[in-house]
Amino acid sequence: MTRLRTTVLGALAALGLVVASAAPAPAAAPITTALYTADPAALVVGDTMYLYTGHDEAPVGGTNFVMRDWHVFTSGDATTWTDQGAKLKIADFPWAGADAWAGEVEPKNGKYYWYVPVNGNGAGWMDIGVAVGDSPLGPFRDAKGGPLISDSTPNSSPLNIDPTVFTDDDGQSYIYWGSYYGLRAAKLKPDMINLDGSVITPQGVSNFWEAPWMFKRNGVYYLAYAANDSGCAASGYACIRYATASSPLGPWTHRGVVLDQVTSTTNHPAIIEFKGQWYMVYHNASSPGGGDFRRSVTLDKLYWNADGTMQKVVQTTGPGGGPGGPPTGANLALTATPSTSYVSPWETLAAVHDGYVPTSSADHSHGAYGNWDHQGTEWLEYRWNSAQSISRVATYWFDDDLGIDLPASCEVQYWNGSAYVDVPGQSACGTAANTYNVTTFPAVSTTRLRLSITSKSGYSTGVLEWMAL
Ligand code: FUB
Repeated sequence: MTRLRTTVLGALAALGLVVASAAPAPAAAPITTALYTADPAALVVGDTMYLYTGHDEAPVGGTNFVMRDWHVFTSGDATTWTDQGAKLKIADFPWAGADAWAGEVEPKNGKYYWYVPVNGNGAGWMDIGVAVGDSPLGPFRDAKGGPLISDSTPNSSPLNIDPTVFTDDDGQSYIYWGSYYGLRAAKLKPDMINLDGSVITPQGVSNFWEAPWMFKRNGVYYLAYAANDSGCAASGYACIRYATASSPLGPWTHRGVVLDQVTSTTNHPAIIEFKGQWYMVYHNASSPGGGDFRRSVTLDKLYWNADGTMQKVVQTTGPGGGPGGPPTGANLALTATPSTSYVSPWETLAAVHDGYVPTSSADHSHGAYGNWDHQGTEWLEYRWNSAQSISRVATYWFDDDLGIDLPASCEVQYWNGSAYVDVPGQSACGTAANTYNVTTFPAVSTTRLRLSITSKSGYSTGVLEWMAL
């Protein structure tokens, strides 16, 4: 695994500099664009919401997590966030060596206990450690001198990560954790640094993958978690499901999906009430330069139904999740019927007109059109029931860095009543990655529009979004 540091951002963090949003951010803007953050845990103390996040430092194109510390962000309005710096790091656990993954802070006994998964230097891979501090901002120190949970813990998870700690009204605290479909739970002793009794395998938590988050509302226990079944997410991605129970260790009843898949493959929830409003805090890959290992924490409002179930969170997507946002104007593609000369059976033609804003040419999280293993010239076509006046198209190309590459060239064509012809006077048909390529032309009135795409030698082509305006 690479250990490269994102130089400027890393230097800022190391210096503990405060990074604040210059102006109130729009809903669901990332809490910061000064560094990549992931795996949020939320805590409210007084008038302040605290977000404890991981810190993604993978380089562009990195293929694995590079995570060495955790940051704390604070806000008084859940909109403007201040980075209080890296308040906990791997080096604070002398027995650990890497992988500062998803943690959570729990207040108890006038102290703040920060439970974190780390790669211990002993046998196995991930362990769960615990740090303690006297305030929500620390300073935090290793509370135990070794793992609280490891592979040698009887009945531990196949991957001991992602702790969530919950304290009930009677003062009893519980820890839930796990990944690789292995959810586990145990009571904590009053000292908060030892398990009390045996580890159980909670029942009824359907499709659990990882990232549990536990809380209580109106006497009902809620467990939200990442699931990656095909019923809610594309292959390799995750959604957030949740279950409820009438006692803290279950049994649980699955209640559905509360957050659809996001633009990163991983998905991680924190659900909390702050100043009378509930929030879903999560991460995605939608910040400029973002990716599966360069994630950004964001949040959206969460609403309840009268029966205590949660409404699915509406993810606010900003214009242009990556460089080059979509052009403004009515996108006539949304009402068109698409067809093509060829689409690979596993790809999704309909993806080209679903209005999704890709974060990069590799972002096929909402499906993609691809014509592998065809080469040469293929076409996409839109048809409408009545003639449309069209003067621009915008094409966001798909490039999977495998058999599908950016095209060699393209052309916009329209049906003139008896044949397809090139749209006269069109500007260059761009083939750039990670952006909307806009082609303009004197308006044509037509019921059919085509994008003729010619591949590079040895490659096929693909499209994530094709707009007609
Ligand atoms: O960030 C590393 C791991 O990815 C977390 O522990 C998981 O929850 C997933 O987000």
